[in-house]
Order: sequence, then C-alpha cells, then structure tokens
Amino acid sequence: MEFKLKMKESKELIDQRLKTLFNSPDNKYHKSLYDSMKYSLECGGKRLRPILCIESAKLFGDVDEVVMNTALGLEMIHTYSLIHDDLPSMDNDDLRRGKPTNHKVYGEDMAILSGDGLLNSSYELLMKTALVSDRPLQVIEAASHISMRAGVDGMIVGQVADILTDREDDINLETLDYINLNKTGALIEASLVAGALVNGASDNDVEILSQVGFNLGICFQLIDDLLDIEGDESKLGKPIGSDAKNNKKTYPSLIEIEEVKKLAYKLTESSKALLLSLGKDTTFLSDLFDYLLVRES
Ligand code: GRG
Repeated sequence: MEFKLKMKESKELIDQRLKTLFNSPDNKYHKSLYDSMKYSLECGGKRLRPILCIESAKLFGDVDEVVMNTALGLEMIHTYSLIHDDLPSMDNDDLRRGKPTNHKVYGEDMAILSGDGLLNSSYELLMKTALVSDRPLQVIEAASHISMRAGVDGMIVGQVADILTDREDDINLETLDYINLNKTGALIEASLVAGALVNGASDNDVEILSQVGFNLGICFQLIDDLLDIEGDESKLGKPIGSDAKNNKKTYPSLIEIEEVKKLAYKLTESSKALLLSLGKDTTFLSDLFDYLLVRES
C-alpha cells in the first residue's frame, strides 16, 4: 500500500482509539477536567510517537491491545508535554496544532492539571494493561523505559536545559545536542523501543532501535527548527519566527541553514542504514523517516 495512505490509516486508527478515552466523567468537576484533556488529545497532531511504537512492534509480532495501549500512552505523554510547553511560564504560545493552546481555552490552572492528568493516565493505562496482559513483564519493561525517557533523566531535564540556556549567551552545538537529545529525542526513542519491548525483541535489536530513535529525534528537532524559519504557517498550525523573536538558540541560528539540512539528511540516512541491520522488512519505517525530512508540519 502507498506510504501516504498507510500513514493516514494509522493516524485515523489512533485518533479513533484516543476518542474512546475519558468519556465517562463522574460529576461536573470530573467533566471539566476530561473536557480539557480531550481538547488537547483530540486536537490534531501527526501521531508520530504512537505510529513509531506500532511500526516497531510490528517488526517483532502482532499489533494487539498491549501494543495499542502502549502507543496511546505515548501520545498522552506527548500531549501533556505540549500543554505544559505552551504555558505562559514556559514558551507562552497561543496556538498549537492550528487551535488555541489549552491554557487559552481552559485557563492556566486547568492546563497544568490536564497535563498532569494525561501523564498519570498514561501510566495508569500501561499498568492496567500489564495486569491483564499475557506478557506483563514485557509491558512493565516498556513502561519503565518510557518513564525513564519521559522523566527527569530525559524529556524533563531536556526542557530544564532549554530553559536555563535561554538565559546564557554562549550556547554551543554540544549544549544544543544535549537539549535536542533529551527534550525531543528521548520520547521518540522510547516510542521505537517500547514497541519492540512489548513484542519481545532481543536486546541487540532493542539497542539498534534505541540508536535509531535518538538519531531520528535529533533530526526531528532540526527540521522543527528549520520549519520555524522556512515553514508555512497555515500548514504548521502556528506562527513561524518564534525562535528568532524569543532570541532562542537553535542549530540554524548557529550554523548555515544548508549545513543543518545536510546534517538532517545524514542522520536520516544513518537511521535507515541502522534499520536495515535488523534484517527485517523496515520499508514503512524507512519511508516514514524520509517523509519526516520533508514534512511541512
Ligand atoms: C512542566 C514538569 C513539566 C514538564 C514539562 C514541557 C516539557 C516537560 C517538555 C517539553 C518537551 C517538548 C514540548 C519537546 C518538543 C518536541 C517537539 C518538537 C514537539 C512537536 O512534536 P510534533 O511535531 O507535534 O510531533 P504534533 O502536534 O504533530 O503531535
């Protein structure tokens, strides 16, 4: 099947499954919380992390409830991070995925709590899945990996480094690599690795996918930085130029744009080569990596 059609089908399946969550509030307070969480969860998005999880899992087994719930959990964590990232105390953004950010609609207090809600619900779903699954240890191993990458030694320390270096003048590429690897790369890595872990991949294959995930994560952030300069606002769903406006240091602010593009291309090619070393049919993932290089949103 054509790559774009397969992507569309995968995204639709994930969208459908996300819509089944948080539908039975107990009272009006619960409903307010669920409404805010659902607003961001169902507010578009490429669903890259769940797609990576599912495609990685497919290399080692079937896509069953365990794989699907792991994928949904990853998207919940990703959505929480976006809600918190947009807050006035962080990036103070008004638009996300083409719509007003969560705090613009529900207020800052509800936005913080909705992010907290999504983060906790993600692990709740993973733990409940482990309890009823035919392979609980594999689910716990995946959940443990996700929590490490999304936590203080991964995405959160990446965000901390990003905030603290904003106050420094002499930021270098090494520091940017640290930020990109943790803030963006860690959850992308966790998506590929978690899919592999729940379907029983070998240690060696998990290690290969981990390297692929970090490469891809850094590349993803480079493209994100380029889109903030050269992107089309209507496709991006948010204004461009915010990095320059906020005097934010990114790869394209430190080296030539053409050099950043070359680096992104090299990272994609090395990710695809690593994928081949798994000795499996990795055509879809490879096509996905090519698409991420030329994505417009
Ligand atoms: C406040 C305790 C606390 C933690 C927050 C905010 C945060 C931790 C981390 C921020 C992580 C972050 C937002 C990284 C940026 C990664 C990135 C490029 C996001 C955009 O991802 P896409 O393009 O978005 O996949 P869509 O909308 O398509 O899902």
